[in-house]
Amino acid sequence: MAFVDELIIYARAGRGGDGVVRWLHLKGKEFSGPAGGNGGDGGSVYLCAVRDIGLLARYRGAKSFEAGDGGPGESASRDGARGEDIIIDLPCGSMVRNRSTGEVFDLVLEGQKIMILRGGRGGAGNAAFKSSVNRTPRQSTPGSPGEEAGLEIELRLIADCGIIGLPNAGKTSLLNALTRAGGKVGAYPFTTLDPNLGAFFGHTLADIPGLIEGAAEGKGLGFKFLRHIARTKLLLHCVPLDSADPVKDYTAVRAELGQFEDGSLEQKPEIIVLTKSDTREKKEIRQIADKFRAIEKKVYVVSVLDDDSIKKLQDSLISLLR
Ligand SMILES: Nc1nc2c(ncn2[C@@H]2O[C@H](COP(=O)(O)OP(=O)(O)O)[C@@H](O)[C@H]2O)c(=O)[nH]1
Ligand SMILES: [Mg+2]
Repeated sequence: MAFVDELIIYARAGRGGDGVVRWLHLKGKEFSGPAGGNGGDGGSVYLCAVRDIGLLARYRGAKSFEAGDGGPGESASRDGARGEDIIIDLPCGSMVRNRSTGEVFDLVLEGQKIMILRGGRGGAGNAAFKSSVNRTPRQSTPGSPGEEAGLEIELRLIADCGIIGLPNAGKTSLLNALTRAGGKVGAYPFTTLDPNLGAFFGHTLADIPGLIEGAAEGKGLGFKFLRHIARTKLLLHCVPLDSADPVKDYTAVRAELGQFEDGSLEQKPEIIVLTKSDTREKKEIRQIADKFRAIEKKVYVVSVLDDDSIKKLQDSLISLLR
């Protein structure tokens, strides 16, 4: 199933139950007093953050989400039943916009729960209208409707560090080498369109696929994925040494970063990782690395076949993320 990172759903909180008119029936006396209960409140709609970045895909077929309506008031002045709440699980990192009010909610921490649509209040039964001047009130009020809205959900992955680069730059391989995450490695763009997350000494690394896959050719996938980098603290920019022109690859990605939203992605701290060092002569690699050092101070040369190079990168990542 394809990775889904934006979605619109419709949700409705429950209607409050109506208040009712009822009477006490004491022996020999038909209307002994008002006894109509209040309606129960309608159930509310909650959102809850869970750790499952693939979750939105499951909601694609779902049309609407409705909390339960409150029950009508009952006799003997008893309140109607409360409507049942519903909880919609969303992946950590979801930003949710209420289309009716324009409010935006951020679900960041696992387990974080917010009420997004409030259930309607139950109406008042005639027992509630009893007073010293009116001992036989005949009025009751209806329950009020629950809030409802279209909810725009946009997922922004929460990772400390984003691994970026052109297709085949070796991003997934590097993530796997650094974390043993087990992402699929492919020799073609579009093989892995799902973001891979890996745990890294208490931090999270995200391999951002599709960053550029197709963006330059206007295939429209790349740009959308840039949002997943928005919250990272650090970028690992992979440039493959088996490329004909590594510097050009690098600047192409930088250009894409600069075009995103307010340009803030360009300001993020970045480490350049020259990948696949086993595919090129040492001397050539030194020349290429020197060119990059002129652009950026931190340049690492790695190959997934060379454990030492991976270890070195791991060590500096640990201290940088701290
Ligand atoms: N020789 C060599 N090949 C590599 C290395 N890292 C990745 N590759 C290969 O390069 C191709 C693309 O790698 P992948 O990790 O899928 O790149 P991604 O598209 O950036 O995620 C795959 O065929 C990998 O096996 C490396 O260090 N050395
Ligand atoms: Mg990949």
